[in-house]
Amino acid sequence: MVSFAISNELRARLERGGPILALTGAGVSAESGLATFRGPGGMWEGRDPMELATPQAFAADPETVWRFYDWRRKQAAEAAPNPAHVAFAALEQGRDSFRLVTQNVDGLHERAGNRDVLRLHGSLWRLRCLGDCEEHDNLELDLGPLPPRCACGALLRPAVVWFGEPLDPAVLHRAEQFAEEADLVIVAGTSALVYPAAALPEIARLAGAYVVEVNPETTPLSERADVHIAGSAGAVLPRLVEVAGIA
Ligand code: BJW
Repeated sequence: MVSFAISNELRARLERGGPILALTGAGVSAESGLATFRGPGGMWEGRDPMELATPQAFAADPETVWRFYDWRRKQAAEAAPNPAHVAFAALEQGRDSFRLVTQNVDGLHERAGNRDVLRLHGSLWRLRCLGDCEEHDNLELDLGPLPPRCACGALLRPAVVWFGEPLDPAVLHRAEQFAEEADLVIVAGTSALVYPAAALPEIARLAGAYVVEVNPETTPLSERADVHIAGSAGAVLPRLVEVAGIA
């Protein structure tokens, strides 16, 4: 049982029904057993992300990159949403003006029940053809020999956003709009290092939002947020939902 104080301002903003924006990162899925990217025990410990998460890495060695993503798909399929995911789903169901923006590609927010998830960095469960075919959903756990190919013969890649690639402009624009409209921003489980996602809390703060960070560790955001709650998302989020008056 984690104990943390809820400031009067945070309580007031949770209770008053204004627009809430949640920005989530890999730490929110940590309690589902999925490794985060950075730090001790992270997926990138001892690995160079530039050899796995760039279009150049894929062009040079699609099989190695696909082995990484194939493993990630299998891990994600075996994982189940945790109390933090369930809490975000309850916020969406209990509030008209709740918006969820995630950097996660694992699909656990959707599996917890969130219907309107803005995915900044794409999805492990969508594939994109390097030819001209449409991007499509794919939930299969056996993709056959790696790297998989489209029916047209071209290589398929995971529809995720790698370093140096632009985010979908429409998705980013919506996220920035949510940030400007938000009364309260809950930033959970992200190292707040990767842009443009990391700029969203600052956009919101400058537009008048109250920013609360939920992370057992400090990040570059911690000093600028109004409150840093040093706890795990799975322990803190259910309590915030309770304070918001959502059963
Ligand atoms: C818990 C917990 C628990 C643990 N509870 N918490 C401005 C300044 C500097 C650089 C840039 C800039 N603008 C752009 C850049 C370059 C670059 C960038 O940001 N680099 C920085 C790293 C320096 N950005 C880009 O390249 C982006 N593209 C772009 O800007 O394009 C511009 C362009 C325009 C026009 C034409 C061309 C280009 C794209 C970024 C894409 C990021 N992609 C990845 C991989 C996705 C696919 C995959 O999943 O493999 O996204 S990288 C990786 O990092 C992944 C994540 O979504 C992202 C963020 O990581 P996250 O979620 O924060 O995880 P961690 O591991 O870092 O942190 C976990 C946290 O959880 C920790 O803090 C823990 O303490 C905490 N925690 N347990 C709560 N129980």
